[in-house]
Amino acid sequence: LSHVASRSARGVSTERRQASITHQSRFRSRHENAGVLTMSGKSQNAALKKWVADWADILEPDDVYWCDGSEQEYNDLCEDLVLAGTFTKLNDAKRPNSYWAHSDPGDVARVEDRTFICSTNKVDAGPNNNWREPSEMRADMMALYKGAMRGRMMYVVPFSMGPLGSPIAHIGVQLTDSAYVAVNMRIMTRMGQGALDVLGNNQWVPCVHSVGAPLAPGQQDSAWPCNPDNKYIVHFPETREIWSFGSGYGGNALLGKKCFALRIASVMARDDGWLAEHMLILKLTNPQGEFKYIAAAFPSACGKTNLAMLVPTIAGWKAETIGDDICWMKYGPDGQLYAINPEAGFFGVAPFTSDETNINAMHTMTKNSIFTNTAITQDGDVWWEGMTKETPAGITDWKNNAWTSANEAPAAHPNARFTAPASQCPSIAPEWQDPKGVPISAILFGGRRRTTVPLVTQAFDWNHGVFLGSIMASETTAAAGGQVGKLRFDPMAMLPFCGYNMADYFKHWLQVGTKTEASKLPQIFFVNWFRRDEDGRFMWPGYGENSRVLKWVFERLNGTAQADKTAIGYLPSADSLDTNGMNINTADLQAITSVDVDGWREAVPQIRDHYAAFGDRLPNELATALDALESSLS
Ligand code: SAT
Ligand code: MN
Repeated sequence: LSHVASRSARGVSTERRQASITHQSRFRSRHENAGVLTMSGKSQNAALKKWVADWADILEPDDVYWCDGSEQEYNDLCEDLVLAGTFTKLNDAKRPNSYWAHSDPGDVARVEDRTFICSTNKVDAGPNNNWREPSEMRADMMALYKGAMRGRMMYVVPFSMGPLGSPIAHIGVQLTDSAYVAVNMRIMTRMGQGALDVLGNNQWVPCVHSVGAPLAPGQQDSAWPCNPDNKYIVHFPETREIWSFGSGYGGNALLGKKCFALRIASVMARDDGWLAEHMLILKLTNPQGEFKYIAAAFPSACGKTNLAMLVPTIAGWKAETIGDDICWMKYGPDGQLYAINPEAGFFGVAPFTSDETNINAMHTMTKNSIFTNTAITQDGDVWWEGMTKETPAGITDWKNNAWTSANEAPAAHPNARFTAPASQCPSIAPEWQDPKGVPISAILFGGRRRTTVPLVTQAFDWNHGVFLGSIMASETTAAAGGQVGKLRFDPMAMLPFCGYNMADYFKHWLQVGTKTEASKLPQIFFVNWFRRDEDGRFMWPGYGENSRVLKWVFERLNGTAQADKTAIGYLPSADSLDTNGMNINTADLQAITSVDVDGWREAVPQIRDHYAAFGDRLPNELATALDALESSLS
C-alpha cells in the first residue's frame, strides 16, 4: 500500500503519524471507492472513466477515490483533515460537527490576475479577461500538472449545479487532491453518486484542480498545501473545461462556483439563450400574502448574503431566501424567466456577520459548517470582527497566533468565510429546490458607491436596465487579491466572472430581452445602499431597512408606488418610499433619492472610457443610451 506508506512518512508528530496510519487504513477499508483506477464509483460512463484514468496518468496521485457524497464519507474526510492538521474540530457543545481551517497566508482570496479565459481568439475573451492562447496555456499547465498529485489522493468529485435532474441544472466532475475542497463541495453542491446517476452517459463539465504541492517520499505535508506563487485559474470556454492549479481557497478551488456556474455557464448561457448571473434570489411576500421573486447582482462582499436573508423592518412583510450568490435563469413555456440557485450551500463572508446584521446566516452556521480564516476562541468556537459587541478573551487569530484587541491587524481575515448548508437557513423558501425554478419579476443591480448613485432607480425599460447594469461601478473588496476600496466598473457584478467578451455579454442581455413580450420581462432597478456624506458617514442604514426599497420595488411592479421620471430613470416620488418608524433625516433622504446632476455629468466621460475598451463590439443600443443620458443631464 504505497499510499499508506507515503502518508505515514510525513506526519507532524509520531502520535499523529500513528493515528494517521490507522485512520488511513480505516478510511480505505471503509471506502470501497478507493483503489488505483480499479473502481469508478457507480458510473458506467466510459468517457468519464477514461478521462479520470488519463488525468491520473498525468497527475500521478498515490490513489484515486470516487466521492459518493455520503455522510459517512464526509465525516471520514473531515477526520482525515483533522489528522492532517488542516481542520480543528470546534467544540461540539457550541458548534456541532463543525471545523475551523486557516489557510496559507498566500492563499486567502480569488486571484483575478491569475485567472484566464483561453478562447482561441483573444477578442473573444474581451478586455475584461486575462487571455492566453489555449494550446500555449495547455502546454504550460501540463508541465505543472505532471506528477502534481504525487504523495496525495486524487478525489473524483461529481456534482450537480442545481437540483438533481432539474432542466435548468448542469453536471460537472472535479478532480482534486484536496480533501478540504471535497468536503466543501459536498456542502456547496449536490455532490456524489446522485450527480453520477443524473449524468448517465452524457457530457459533464470537466474540472481539474490541484493544489500544486506534490510530496516527495518522506516529505512532511503542510496543513494548507498550495503553491502561492504559481497559481492558475484557467477556463477554456470553447471546450467548456476548467483547469485550476496552486490554490486551495474559495472560488479558485471550489470549481462549481465561479469557474463553472459563472465563467463557463455564462458561455453556455450565451450559446443557448439563457442567463448565468452573479445574483442572489429572494422571495418577498407582502402583508396580503402576495409574493414575488427578485434577483439582485452585487459584487463579491457587497452584501448579497445579507440581502438574501434579510429580516424586513416593515410590519407584515416577509423575505425568504432562494440563493445568495448565483442565479441561472431560463425561459419557461409561459415566456417568463425562471431561476434556480445552482448551489446547495453558502460560502459567505464571516466578518461583520452578526445577530444584528444577518441573524439567518448566524443560525445557518450553528452546526455542520466549515470556517476558513476566522479566528478561534479559547473554548473552541469561532469569532470574527463584528460578531459580538465584546471581544472574547483568549483569541487565536486566522494565522493561528495569540491575538488581543491591541493587535492592529484583525483577528479574522477580511475574506474569512463560512461554508454552510442552505437547508439549515431559517429563511430558506420551501421552493428553493424546485427543479422548474421560480419566476423572476425584478432584477436589481447594485454596487458599493459613496457618491452619485441614488438609493433606488427604476430603469425605463429592459434595454435601459441593461444600460444601467453595464455602467455599474463598485469599490473593490477583500474577496479578491489587490487593493480594497478602489472604484472600478463592474458591469452586472460580472467583471471577474464573465467567461467571454463583455461587449458580447451586453449584446446577449439585449437579445434575451427580445425573446418574450415586454410585459413578461423582469423590471430592472439600480440600487445603492452605500451612499456616504463628506464625513464618510453612511446616509442609509442598510441591512433590514433595505426592505423599504424592496417594498417600493414590489409596489412599482404592481403599479401602486409613485415615481418621478428623471435623466437616469424613475426615482421614488416624495413619500412613496415607506420610511415610517425609520431613523433618517430629511436631508439624507432627499440626497439619496434625487439625481446628483453634477456627479452624473462627471461620470459620463468615465463611462465613455469604460465603453471605449470594447471598441466597435459595444452594442449601439448602449452607446445611444449614454448619449441620451448625457443630453438629458444638460
Ligand atoms: O469567489 S469566492 O467564492 O471565493 C467569493 C467571491 O468572490 O464571491
Ligand atoms: Mn460571489
